[in-house]
Formats: sequence, structure tokens, C-alpha cells
Amino acid sequence: MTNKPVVWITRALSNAILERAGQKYELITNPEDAPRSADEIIAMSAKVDAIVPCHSERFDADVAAKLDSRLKIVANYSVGVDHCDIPALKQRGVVVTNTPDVLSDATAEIALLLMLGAARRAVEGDRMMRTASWKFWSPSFMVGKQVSGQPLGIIGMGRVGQTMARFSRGLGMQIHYYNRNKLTPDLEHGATYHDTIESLLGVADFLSLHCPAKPETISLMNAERFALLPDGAILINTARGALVDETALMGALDSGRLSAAGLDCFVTEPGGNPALAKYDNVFMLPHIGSATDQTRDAMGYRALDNLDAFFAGKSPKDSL
Ligand code: 8YV
Repeated sequence: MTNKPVVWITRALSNAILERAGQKYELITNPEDAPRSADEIIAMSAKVDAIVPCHSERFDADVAAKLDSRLKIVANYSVGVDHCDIPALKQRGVVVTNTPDVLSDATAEIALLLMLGAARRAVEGDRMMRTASWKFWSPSFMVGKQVSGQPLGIIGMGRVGQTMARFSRGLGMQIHYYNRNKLTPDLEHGATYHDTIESLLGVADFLSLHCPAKPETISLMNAERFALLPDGAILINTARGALVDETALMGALDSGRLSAAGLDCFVTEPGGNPALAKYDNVFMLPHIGSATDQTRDAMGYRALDNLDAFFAGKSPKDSL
């Protein structure tokens, strides 16, 4: 018989995280790492005090309504919480937390990789080398778009957006941003604030998305907004696929409004959008923004910090 709270960790997290969690909690784990269904979440809520889910487990209003009252906290292993209906969970008395800060560097690294890879034609070059089809050189061979010194527009100047700005300043880029609120000068570091997305788009030769997916940001980049970008602009998305209307994206690539794109997120995940595969100027990765050992562990420890605070009777640092 144990008095430890019972915690369900829905996906296979690292041994270091499980070891730390096991010291304070009775764990139910998922070594086979299968995503868990709504029915499994509902059934498990009667057996556990806490769940540590990934964005692969959905807590929508329907699931929230059916949760057992034993479940007290959903301590997400993610910064994005679009898989959770937070008002519905709160209404059921469930505390919800996330893992901000710890994945900003890793995610901004992937944004930088996508920006450089899209601009400098990484997909075409890599394919050429793998298929032994590099037979020719000329001054106009594989000419891409220079990144250094160019304007970078950032939508969503939270932690990841600010880190992307910091990394990009290292390339001499001029940072412009749109955010719900203007940042204070010590956080802006000379970046230019735009109070509308439309105003930002007009100067965004490079555009990187770093805002959460919410009802008001779904298809934020639609045909009308792509049309406001400078000709030959490059879009980077490491935030959420739902921010981009993928049909409009392909229209902008076809018209040349966009010269390239770098995408780590898609409307449909896993899987992505097979129609994008024909575009050699789209550099794509399978949602790996936070996928480094260091960051994965840090996300787990942050989720555990939130659990520890909650079970010590305190308000978790990352309560939403
Ligand atoms: C994670 C993410 O891989 O944390 C987020 O919001 O998008 C990713 O970096 C995933 O969500 C982990 O659950």
C-alpha cells in the first residue's frame, strides 16, 4: 500500500525523467509509446491523480466532460496547449500546466535551420548529392536568397519568438514583430513593433511564426495575407500547422509570392501534407522543434516541478 499520488505518463519519456518521477509518485507508464485515445484518457482518469500528457493526447470539451473527479492535474509535457480545452478542464476542477522557457532555444534552432535551408535551397542540393546528379557548375548554379542583413518579421514575440530574434540578430537581420503587446525596450533589443499583422507583412522578406494556435489564429496566414508579403518572401513555421492555410500557402508558392518555405508543423500530424512534397523549395521537418535530449529532459523536469508544487499544496509555476 502506498500513499504516493498516482501519475500516468502517457508517452515514453527518458529514464532520467521516469527515475525522478518514481521517487515521489506511483507511475503508470507507456514503454511501447503508443498515442492514447480519448477513451483511454477517460478510463484512466478514474485510476490516477495526475496525467502527464504530450500534445498527442487530446483533452477536448467532450473528454473534459467525461473525466473522473479523481483526476486533479494535467501537467503537460509541451509548451503548446491547443490539444487541451483549458476552460472545460478548469470547469471540471482540473489544474492545467505547460512547459514554457525550456524549449525556446531548441525550437528557435529549428526555425533558423528552416530559414537557412529554405533560403539556400537545401532540399535541391541535398537531393542532387544523394542521387549523384551534380554534373554542372555555373555562376548561376543553385543561387539562393541571402539571409544575412535581411528583414525578419516575427509573429508572436513570446519566448521562442524572442529567441529566434536573438539568433537572427547574429546574422545581422533587422527584426520586425507583431505581438498582442509591444515589448519593453530591454526585451525588444531594437526590434521594430507593428501594431497590425498587415503592417508587419509588408516588410517581411522572411516571416517566422511563433504564436499559439487558438480559435483566433487558425489560418492566420491565408490567401489575403500571403498577398501582402514582398515578392519572393520566405515563410517559416515552427509553431503550429493550424496557423497556415496550406492551400493558400501552395497558391503563394505557385505565384512566386513566396520563393520558399520552411515548415516543421502541418495541419495534419503526424503525416503532414503530401501535396507539399512536389515543392523542392519547401524544406520540411516532422515537428522536431524541441527534439534534443537536453530539451526533452528539461521539459520532463519542468512538468515534474509543476506536479511537485501541486502535490505540495502550492500553485504550480506554469498553471494556465
Ligand atoms: C513537443 C511542441 O514536441 O511543446 C510543444 O508545444 O510543439 C513540441 O515541441 C510536443 O508538444 C511535446 O508534447
